Amino acid sequence: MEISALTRSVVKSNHAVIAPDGYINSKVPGWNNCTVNVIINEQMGARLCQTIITAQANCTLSGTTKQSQIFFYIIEGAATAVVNTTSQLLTKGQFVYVPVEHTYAFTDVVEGTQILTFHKVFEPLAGVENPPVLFGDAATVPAPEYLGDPALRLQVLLPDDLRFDMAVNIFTYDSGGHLPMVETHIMEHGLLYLQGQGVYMLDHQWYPIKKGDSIWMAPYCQQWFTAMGKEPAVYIYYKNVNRFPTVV
Ligand code: UGY
Ligand code: MN
Repeated sequence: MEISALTRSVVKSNHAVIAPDGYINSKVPGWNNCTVNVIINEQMGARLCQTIITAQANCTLSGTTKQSQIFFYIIEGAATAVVNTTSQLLTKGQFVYVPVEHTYAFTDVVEGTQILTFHKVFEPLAGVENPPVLFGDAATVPAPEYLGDPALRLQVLLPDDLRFDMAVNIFTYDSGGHLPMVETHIMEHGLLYLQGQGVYMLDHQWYPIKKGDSIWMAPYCQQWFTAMGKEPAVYIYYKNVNRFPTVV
């Protein structure tokens, strides 16, 4: 018998593990006929927002970005994304980046489609143009070895240049692969497991993690991961980049 008083989810001051068993739906204006789970946001001390949208019949999403840019990634299913005048069918693994002050719409969203979003307040950089709308496909993004370890591959989905103040990457670990060190860094992460399982160390606590789980790591939350099981572990994650790190 399952015991409903137990969960793997935890919410701490500098990290959180959110498993789907605790989801409670939110209603978001402009996002219709879907469930929306707000996984990470400023209420927990984060400086990003991460949501997961699950489409019901006749789902449509529309809005205009204001201070925040939005990255949409199709976890499962299909939808047509329209940004300004460009319209593109997006299927599993495909994505669209919507900069600030742009209008977007998703139509023909197949029932059951799941969409991951990362939102960040954009920090303009004097003398550098704002980033453009960008459609992409993870399947066509190169997956080089990470730090010379063939068990680890890192895909960088957004251009790595000063126009962008956020990165979205996909990290693949063969079973037994692990981060080469405990990372201790100022950048923040929001993360969703797309495949497999493993053990994450967050702030010196150990968590079993699997497909469908999300993690928030605040700046300086120490982090390490090893993959387990019979298939590679894959996660997609957000990171703030390319801006002056402090106001001091
Ligand atoms: O980019 C990163 O900081 C990445 N290596 N962190 C992580 O996977 N937890
Ligand atoms: Mn990191």
